[in-house]
Amino acid sequence: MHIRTRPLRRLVVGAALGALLLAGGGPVAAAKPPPRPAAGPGTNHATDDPFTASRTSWWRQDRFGMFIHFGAYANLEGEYTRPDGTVCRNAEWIQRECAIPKAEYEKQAATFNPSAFDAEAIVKAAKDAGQRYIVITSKHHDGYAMWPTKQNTWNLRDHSSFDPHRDLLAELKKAADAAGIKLGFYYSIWDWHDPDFADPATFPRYRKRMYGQLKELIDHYDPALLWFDGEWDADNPTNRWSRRDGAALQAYLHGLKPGLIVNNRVGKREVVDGDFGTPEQEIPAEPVDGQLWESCMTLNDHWGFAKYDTHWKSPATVVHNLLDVASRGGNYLLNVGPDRLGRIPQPSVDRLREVGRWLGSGGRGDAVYGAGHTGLVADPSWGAVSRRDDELYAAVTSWPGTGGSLHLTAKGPFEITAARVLGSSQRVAVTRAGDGFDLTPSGATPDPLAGVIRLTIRPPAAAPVGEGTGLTARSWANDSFTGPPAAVGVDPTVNKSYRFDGSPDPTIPADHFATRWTGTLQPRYDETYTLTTVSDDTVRLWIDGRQVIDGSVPHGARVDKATVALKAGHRHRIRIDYTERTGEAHLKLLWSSPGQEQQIVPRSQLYAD
Ligand code: FHN
Repeated sequence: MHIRTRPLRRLVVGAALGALLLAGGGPVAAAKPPPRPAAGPGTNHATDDPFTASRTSWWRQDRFGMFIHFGAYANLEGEYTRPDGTVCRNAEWIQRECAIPKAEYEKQAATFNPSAFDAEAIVKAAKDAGQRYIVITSKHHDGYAMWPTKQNTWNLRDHSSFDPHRDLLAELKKAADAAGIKLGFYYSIWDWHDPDFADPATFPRYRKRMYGQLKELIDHYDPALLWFDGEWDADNPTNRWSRRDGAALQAYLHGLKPGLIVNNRVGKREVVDGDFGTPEQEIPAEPVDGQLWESCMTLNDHWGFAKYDTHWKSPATVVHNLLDVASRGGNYLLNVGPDRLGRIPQPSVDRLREVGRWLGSGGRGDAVYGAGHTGLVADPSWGAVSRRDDELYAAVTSWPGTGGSLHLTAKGPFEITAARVLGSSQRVAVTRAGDGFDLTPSGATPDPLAGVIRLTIRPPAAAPVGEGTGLTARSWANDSFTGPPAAVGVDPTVNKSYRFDGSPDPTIPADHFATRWTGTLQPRYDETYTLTTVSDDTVRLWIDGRQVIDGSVPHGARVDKATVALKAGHRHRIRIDYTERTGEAHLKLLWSSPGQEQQIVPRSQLYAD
């Protein structure tokens, strides 16, 4: 909280307030800090650290979700025969890629009747797969809403052959709640059907309807998560969605539901957009800097149903992907595309069930659920290693031959005190070897998909949790640190998303301001730390008087990193100079180390001057 330092006005207000309090004769209550504005100067839209917040806890624990692409396009089953007799193939993009005239697409949608959609069966398929949350398309690019929206008649209730007494999303919500599965909705910003979408003059009318639909989804189905898509610039129809639109929508949604989780496609897929990044059909090679992330993938080669696509991923591929994702601190959102009647294809169900068998046997799920990245070891060639409290899970996708061993390269100081092959009684010899350990199992892999060796470790020695209260923050109503600061206070963390309208203090305009944080930073481990800034427009970082990050050339949202050897419990001097010129404004300070997962540097480890 910043305390304003305008002597005259402050003294006068203070005196008046003091007189009022004393006049009552009762105890003088400490004046409560002014409520944080919801927009405008003085607003910080960052309300928590997604890496550690209770709001995102279920998502970070669950790790594995089911994506469902289902809409009017499924009615065509991935194939369209053109008037000239040629056959065009696509799934959820079929209207556009096969140039189906709007009237014809509407005509086929009128016959859409997913009468066999069985929410309980779908939720069971997810649970049997070990998928702990579901994200279903509420509206894809074709603009067809899968719920009875009041914003138009282009939806499953008003434009289909489906039972008008049924509400497919309500059925899924009920089944998911009953099964303890979180439900989220995919929503495409890009809308091929709405006549107001493409023209800048009418786009505000579309945007109003879009806000109306999103409010319907939140009010009627209480989703845990909104998965936006179709935010990118497109020229036909032109997509007018801007960064300002994304910032405004994110603020609007969190006003409607503060606990909501939103992906980065609410904006423009930048590190400052939403709560998590969304790599698609790929897995990042290492943990992502500055933001949570979730890899989404198809189970075959199509998101929507395509009757001819039998190119299914094997259960082994899915398990190996899941283990890679978890070991790098990410989530895995794996897709199914129900057919025209609403049924998940049996080959999908069969493969997912095998994945669930693997996760549910021998305690192997502990390598995924609630597990995450560890910097204590290098990524091995024979599989992946995730960490969950004081246990490492060596997931082995290439099990050694008889007598063979697996080498684990250590990148931090830890001991292995026990080792066990999950789901097997075989022994595992652990020996110090070179730059780490050799693990030598006595038998064959316990499971053809992958074996998991649980290593109980003695982690690096940690200094006690600090007693810090944050860093001294001085802010100026100029971007050159000129003259006396306009606001001085203590910021508990450096976690600022001012976006386009916010600033450090109500007296400081949203553009051309600066903040200098000073104090000390107290690590808990004797380790080489990675200090990460997420900044827009400029940032400079000093540790113990040495500049370690120079982001002084104005830039858009960007990650900068520095590695610094720090001493457990020692209070290292820190200074951060941050400026905002115009446009968006963000500044976050995160850290990680072999013993510390990535997070916003917590208040307890920061000390004011
Ligand atoms: O165009 C869409 C596509 O149809 C699908 O929904 C994927 C899933 O994330 N997202 C877009 C492509 O990036």
